[in-house]
Amino acid sequence: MDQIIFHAYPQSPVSEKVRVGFGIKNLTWSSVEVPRIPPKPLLMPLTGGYRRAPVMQIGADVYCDSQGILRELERRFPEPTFYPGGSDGMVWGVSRWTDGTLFDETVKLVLGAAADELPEAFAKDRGRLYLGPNADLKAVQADLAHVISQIRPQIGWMDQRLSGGRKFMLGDHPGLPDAVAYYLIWFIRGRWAKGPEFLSQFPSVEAWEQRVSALGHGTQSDMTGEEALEIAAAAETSTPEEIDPLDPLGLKAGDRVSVVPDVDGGETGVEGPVHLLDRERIAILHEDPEVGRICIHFPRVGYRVTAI
Ligand SMILES: N[C@@H](CCC(=O)N[C@@H](CS)C(=O)NCC(=O)O)C(=O)O
Repeated sequence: MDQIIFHAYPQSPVSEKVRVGFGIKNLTWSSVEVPRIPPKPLLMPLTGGYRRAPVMQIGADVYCDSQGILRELERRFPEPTFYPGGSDGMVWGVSRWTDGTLFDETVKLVLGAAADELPEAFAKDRGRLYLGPNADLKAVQADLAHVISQIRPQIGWMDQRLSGGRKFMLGDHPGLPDAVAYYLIWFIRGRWAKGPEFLSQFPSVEAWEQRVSALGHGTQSDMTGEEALEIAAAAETSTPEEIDPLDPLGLKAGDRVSVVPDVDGGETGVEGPVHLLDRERIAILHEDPEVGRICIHFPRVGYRVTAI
């Protein structure tokens, strides 16, 4: 059974990216709402310490990071494809742009503009996660005009792409570039007071935004964190052991590693023996007293793997 359990919270933009992915593929999924800041006691047994949203669970397999989640959705549910017109491959580069430069600038915009109103604990947590140990939201606020000057041309690129009647980024059918671009427009509109006014200068983006929103999120029902843990405890991983002999790190099955987002976010690495290793993915095994043996998957791009 490929029951999809999605651990996230409604306000999370990166989770919205995957929810759009569910919509494109018209999938049925169970939603477990997790807290917006740690502690996340019902998530940790599944992720071995990875704290970000979203996380997808299918039985005893746990997928961290939206990039890995979308890739796994395509693998398990190939139709309709995220790659209309055979656009696989470099289309992932669009995701690296939006999750990289554009996401970083957008986070600065949203946090900086709201610096005076954010709850203290949230501001402290997100400041450390996204802006480093010396995070200064007031300084970001003072620099907002520059931040906007960085974001504006990048949204202009989207507008240009969509002008002239293109329905979605790749043509008539929605695909990966729509999900990975849309979530930041959704974030800007919903979380920056001046977002709607700012976006009104991009008419093609606004029209496309309506079309992506109309795709919906597939079919969702609610599940508790406890239920999700029970499902994990009753399941075994469905991932076979497989190791790429050409892996640059030269790791073998069973080698113990730590996997952590490759940014200065103050995050803890997830540790365990390597179970699956290929060009795109790494999965490690993790034993937890509550759920037993779990297989935790990460993308390679954006993650640092260290032998321990
Ligand atoms: N590269 C990650 C980024 C995830 C991310 O930064 N998510 C935000 C929420 S949109 C987050 O986890 N914030 C901290 C938290 O929720 O604890 C992905 O693509 O999933």
